[in-house]
This record gives sequence, structure tokens and C-alpha cells, in this order.
Amino acid sequence: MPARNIEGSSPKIILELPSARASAEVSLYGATVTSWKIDGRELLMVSKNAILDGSKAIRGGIPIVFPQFGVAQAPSPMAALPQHGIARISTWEYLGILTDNEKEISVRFGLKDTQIAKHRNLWPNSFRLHYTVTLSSDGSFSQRLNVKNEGSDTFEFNTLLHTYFEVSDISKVKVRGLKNFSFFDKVHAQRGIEKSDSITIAEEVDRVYEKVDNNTIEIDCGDHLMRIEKNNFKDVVVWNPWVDKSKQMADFGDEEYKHMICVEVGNVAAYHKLREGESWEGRQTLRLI
Ligand code: TA6
Repeated sequence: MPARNIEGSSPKIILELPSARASAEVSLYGATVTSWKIDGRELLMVSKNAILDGSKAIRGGIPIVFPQFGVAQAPSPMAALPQHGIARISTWEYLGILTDNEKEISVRFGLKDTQIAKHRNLWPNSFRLHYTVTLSSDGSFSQRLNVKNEGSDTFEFNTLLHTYFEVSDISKVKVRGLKNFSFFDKVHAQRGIEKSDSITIAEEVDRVYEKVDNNTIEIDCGDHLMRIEKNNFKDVVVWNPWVDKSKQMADFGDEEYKHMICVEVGNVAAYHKLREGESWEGRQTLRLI
């Protein structure tokens, strides 16, 4: 059974592709990918303290950020939205299997404005999200997000795939591919230009790299290498909460910063505008190299 639908209090879809010795899990809450394994090895990080009952965004895996990244300040119409928007705290609909053969298993999830009753008043636009998650026999794992404006009014949105990668030891992590790109450093509230093509982590890091026209980012995760190929996502966020922020997050272990790095592809430095009937689509493909 390449795609199993697990019902219950935390419904999820389990994907298995024997030809790649790969599996993945997607919770219907937030359409959050909560596992991606090759040869039984977990490649994503979900906190051992993550809340999985649908009362809070899942701390880990690949939460979907939409329509707002971070929080907006009044008088922005986005100011009413919770941090990182409503997609990751909404229950999505499982739309079924798109492809099911030995080369690929692909499933789709959907979320519409009519399905987010309790958040509808926060962002009253008519939209439809399709999220496609695919395991391929070449070992890759991809996520594709399609946003459609189903209303008559133009709207603007941010979006981002907030991927938490498992690492063996944060002191060995290197993020490559961001040299020469400008960033906003949220920790020190200052702008900069990345001078290193091998970013290391030895403190809290929270940077938004903007207009990154290099679409391949590599992460040395200590004992394995990960490659992100992005398509139609302009920006890249690099985040590790380090010691103090880890202690402040109830759904994150105090020591868990040592075993994760978030490298997140998105359109967050600016809003993307969609007119009536228009769609936007972005994709990331992850590979263990
Ligand atoms: O993507 C990095 C970031 O924006 C950080 O500023 C930090 O807030 C992180 O997201 C996690 O946010 P969350 O709302 O999931 O606690």
C-alpha cells in the first residue's frame, strides 16, 4: 500500500516507495510533513515535545507558512493574522493519490477559504491551496504549493516551507550557496551581505536571505549532506534558536537546537500579488546526496 490514510485524532497519510527505500508522513493538520526516511533513517526533525493534537502548529517537519511570514504590524490588513499565518494551523483535506507506481508516489492536499471558518475573518480572501508531496525513485522528496485567487479582489501573500532538517551535531553544520546574497538578520535587527559560502552556526541565527537566484542550497548536516533545489521561491531563511530561544519554546527541548537546522525556501521579503483567477506555484526538491 504506497499511501495509507491513518484516521484518528491525528489523521495522517503515510507514503512508502520501496524502489527508493523511502517513506514519508504528512499530518492533515497543517498538511505538515512530519517524517521523511531513507533506509529507515529520519532526515527531518520533529521536536519530541511537539504538540500533535491540532491545538498548535507542529514543531518540526515542514510546516507551511501562508499567507503571512512572521507577524505584520498594523495598519497592515495582515496584522490580524497569527505568526506564520493560518495554513499550518488548519486541517487540510486529503485529495488523494496523483501518481502511484514504482517510480513515484505523489499525493495531494487542499485547503480553501471555506474550510478555515475560525480564521476566515482574519484574512477574508477567496483562495485555494493545493499541496503536492512526492517521493521519487531517484531518492528525492518534493513539495509543491499552488496558490489560486478564487475571488474577484486582488490579494497579496507570503509563503514559505519551514523545513526542519535533522543534523548529527549543530557544531558541524554548514549551509552553502548563500554567498554574496543580502540578508536581514532578525536577531541583531540589521542588514548584511553574506561573505561566506559555508555558513556555520555557533549562536542564535535567524536570517532572511533575499532574492537568492541560486536555486541550489546544500547543507552539511554533520554525518550526511542534504541538497535543496528550489523553484519560484525567491528567499531563503536560515534559523537555529540556540540556547535561550530553545528554553523559551515549550514545544521544543532545551537541547534540541543541537540536532536541527531550519533552511526554509519562501517568498517572504515581499508579498506576492495575485489578481482574480491567477495562480502561483513554488516547489522544493530535497535530496540526500
Ligand atoms: O523562520 C524562522 C522564524 O521566523 C523564527 O523567527 C522563529 O520565530 C521561527 O520562525 C519559528 O516560529 P514559530 O512561530 O514556529 O515558533
